[in-house]
Amino acid sequence: MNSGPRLVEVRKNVLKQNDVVARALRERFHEAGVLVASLVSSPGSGKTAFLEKTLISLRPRYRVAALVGDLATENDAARLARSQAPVKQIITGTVCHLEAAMVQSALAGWNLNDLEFLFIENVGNLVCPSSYDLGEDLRFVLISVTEGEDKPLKYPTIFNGADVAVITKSDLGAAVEFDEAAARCNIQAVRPGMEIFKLSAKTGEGMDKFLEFLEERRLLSRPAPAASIG
Ligand SMILES: Nc1nc2c(ncn2[C@@H]2O[C@H](COP(=O)(O)OP(=O)(O)OP(=O)(O)O)[C@@H](O)[C@H]2O)c(=O)[nH]1
Ligand SMILES: [Mg+2]
Repeated sequence: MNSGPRLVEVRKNVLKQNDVVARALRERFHEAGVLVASLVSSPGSGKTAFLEKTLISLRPRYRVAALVGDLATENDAARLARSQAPVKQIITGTVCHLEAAMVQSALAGWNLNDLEFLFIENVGNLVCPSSYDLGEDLRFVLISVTEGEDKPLKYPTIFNGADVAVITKSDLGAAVEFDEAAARCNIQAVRPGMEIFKLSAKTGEGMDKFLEFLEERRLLSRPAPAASIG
């Protein structure tokens, strides 16, 4: 018996359903005026460390919040909550990625109108998350200097589906003889013209430039309301 076609059909339906929910989420985000950014990468690339630093930096000036997905544990939510921002953990069990419906459920009880930035840390995985739209405005793909410069070539789909690349753990570059030029070249080979940031959540190097970018993007996609006349 050949079960191939039926499996493909089921998978297509799941993705289609995800797109419907993601589209509804995107509309809600736009109406509320919140800029939504997601983070994808392999396990341990530094998503939570980078996001914690980002939340701490933005929080004095902006209303920020975060959702974080993992198969198990609330560890990352506990780390992110140190920033004092509202944070919710999504436990996916056996699922290796976040889906739009999971984001939708996690947002229950939050008033999106109260937020200016919402961050979504996806499950650490360079394959599964690439197929699932979460309704976000921006998707960041992280690659740490310790992973090897060839990751964009080996996992092109996740780099192709992201908007911006972030090279993390720059403070460890020299220790692992990170070839920055090769990494940049591989990212560009997969996604020509992709903007790339290089930073360290540990030392803070490169964070200012990244934060400036975020603020600019927020202004571009959500212009500040015109001052009332008279
Ligand atoms: N030296 C250095 N270590 C870092 C940096 N960012 C993260 N780390 C370390 O890398 C390890 C993994 O960091 P996490 O922030 O947990 O990575 P993650 O991508 O969130 O991991 P998962 O959520 O499990 O996929 C931790 O030991 C961090 O302290 C950095 O900029 N420099
Ligand atoms: Mg994490």
